[in-house]
Amino acid sequence: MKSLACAVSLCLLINTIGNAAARSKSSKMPTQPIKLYYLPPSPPCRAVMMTAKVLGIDLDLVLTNIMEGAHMTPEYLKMNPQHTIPTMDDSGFILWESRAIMSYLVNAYGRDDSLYPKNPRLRAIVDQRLNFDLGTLYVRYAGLYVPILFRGEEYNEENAEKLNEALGWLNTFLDGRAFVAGENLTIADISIIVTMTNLDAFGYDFSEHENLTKWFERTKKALEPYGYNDIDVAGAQMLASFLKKE
Ligand SMILES: N[C@@H](CCC(=O)N[C@@H](CS)C(=O)NCC(=O)O)C(=O)O
Repeated sequence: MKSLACAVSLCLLINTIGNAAARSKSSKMPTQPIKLYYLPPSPPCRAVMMTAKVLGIDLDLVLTNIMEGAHMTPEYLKMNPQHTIPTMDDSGFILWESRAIMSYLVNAYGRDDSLYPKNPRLRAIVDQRLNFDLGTLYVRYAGLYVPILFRGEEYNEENAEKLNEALGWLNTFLDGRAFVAGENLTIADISIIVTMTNLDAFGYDFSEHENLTKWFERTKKALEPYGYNDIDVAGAQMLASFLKKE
């Protein structure tokens, strides 16, 4: 009888530990839905949305049409004086800059650190790639395509050369690596793929960069369960349709 009581209390203890573990996993999830001010074709918005999907976070998406000035209202400027999308509101904690939002989401809600490793050296490589993306790759992509997409200008060979140089560097970073910062998918891959998806949708041929071409296929596959087609390709095609009007 005594041993039965022991067995029952052991079971209860195990159940309690089990429930606590389940709670601690779910307690990592936001208590209120995280708002994301966004527009579907916006590349940095797409990167944040895919990151949230990988983390299993349901976002409360707030359509913010920057073409119609929705980002210039007094309310929006109070929240983000820089008037950019994406902007995140996590129960009153406001953040913009897509890469900062992605890092925050993993730090706050990731079940593990694989998307943004805690190890200082591993994280430093992810940060280097994110900074390369922000300061070089995306800048050179925008240098070539913003004038074409939004100002109706001609394709500029000099700007194309600069973009190609950045793609060459990225190709070299990928020597002997499956993903841009190592053997696992990280937020750096998610940040970088949106630019590559745009280039692909615009018909830009980057096949001379072999590592990059293989990485693109590998990363597309890895992100397919997390909205790659619905979020990233769909957004890139919206931008590509601007291109075709020119
Ligand atoms: N580096 C920023 C770029 C944000 C950005 O420039 N977003 C564009 C849309 S893709 C925007 O908000 N444009 C409107 C504006 O700057 O007023 C990020 O990654 O979040």
